[in-house]
Amino acid sequence: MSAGRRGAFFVFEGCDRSGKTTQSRLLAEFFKSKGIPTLSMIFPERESSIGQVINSYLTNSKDLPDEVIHLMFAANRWEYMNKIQKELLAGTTLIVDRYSYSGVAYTVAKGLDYDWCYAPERGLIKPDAVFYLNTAPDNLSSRGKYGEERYEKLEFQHKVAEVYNRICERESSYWHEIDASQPVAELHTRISGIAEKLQQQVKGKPLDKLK
Ligand code: NYM
Repeated sequence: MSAGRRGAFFVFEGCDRSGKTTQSRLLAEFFKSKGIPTLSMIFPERESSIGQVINSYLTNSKDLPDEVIHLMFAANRWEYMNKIQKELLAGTTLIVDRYSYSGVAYTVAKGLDYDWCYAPERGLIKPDAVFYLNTAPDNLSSRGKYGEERYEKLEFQHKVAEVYNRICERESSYWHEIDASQPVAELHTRISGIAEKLQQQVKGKPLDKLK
């Protein structure tokens, strides 16, 4: 893949209620306030037909085998890959709330094999940075609306956090572990500082793929 002056690709990851959505919004507002073309996306993208099935699964109105829902989450990313590539190459900076790593973390936490879970993610566009909002899941369960969706159980979130920590070690070259228990404004200052530098640095770099 070649690129002219491309946009940067930022991903937020973390357990449920770790503050990803707030921090994604703040980072998007930060770039927009500087006049940088910016687009926010959330995975799962629940509007597509695959996304609607995922939504039914997450809201407990539909049951599916673990393997099937795993592949649907991955397919949901693949169906937006052309759009992501087009936007980045057109110079738009993308801020994405959850990506392939959520796919791996949540399914490995159910007991499925890591390599099997990662396989359908290979070939997707690789983010320039992942901001991993990490804090003990016990600190998260008191946050609003916790427990409404599938997976929002403390014991399961502990397993998810363990997998995230493994991924964070493996992918340390572009993962930034952020202590999510800090105040919102402090988190934003730290994240926007890293993101602003990277946004400049990656402009002339080609897009990479997950290997
Ligand atoms: N989730 C999300 C997965 O299990 N696999 C995936 O690939 C993705 C993208 O969906 N509990 C799970 C994690 C969350 C849930 O995310 C929906 P959110 O950020 O709560 O809307």
